[in-house]
Amino acid sequence: MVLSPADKTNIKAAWDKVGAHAGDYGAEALERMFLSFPTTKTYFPHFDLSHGSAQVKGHGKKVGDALGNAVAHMDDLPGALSALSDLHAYKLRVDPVNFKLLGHCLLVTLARHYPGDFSPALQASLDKFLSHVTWALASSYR
Ligand code: HEG
Repeated sequence: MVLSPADKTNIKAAWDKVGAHAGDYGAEALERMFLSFPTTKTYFPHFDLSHGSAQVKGHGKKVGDALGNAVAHMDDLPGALSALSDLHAYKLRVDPVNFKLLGHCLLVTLARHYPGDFSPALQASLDKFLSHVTWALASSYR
């Protein structure tokens, strides 16, 4: 499954719209993940996970910025995400099934904020992109 030129155009255009909201949407996706998939909370025992938490906002910004970096390096996601993959695999020890859950919540968040743009084709492109990100993040596990 490769990202086609049309996928890349769709993803770049969507991320341009996200712009300065990346941190807010990252935090919203995290809150959705913690509520819908509560086992994910076990990785954040040191965080205040309540609605509006400054720690979730701060972490949302890190996740949002990492995704922006991934969009900027779509042709080399394993390279762009290798340090993060090492961190999640060896230090944080996050089970990679969880990447898919956050990816799902990111999709829902974008669909909610851009209902007019969120065509089936855009969903498919973003879903593919997030699968590539997930795959790259999981690469240090094998
Ligand atoms: Mg991870 C830290 C990105 C999924 C649990 N995550 C981080 C950091 C980034 C990041 C950029 C900060 C790295 C640093 O400080 O150098 N995470 C990231 C992405 C994705 C992801 C892009 C998937 C799209 N993370 C993810 C999932 C979990 C998780 C699914 C667990 C359910 N991440 C996690 C934890 C930390 C990070 C526990 C450390 C938080 C802290 O203590 O500050």
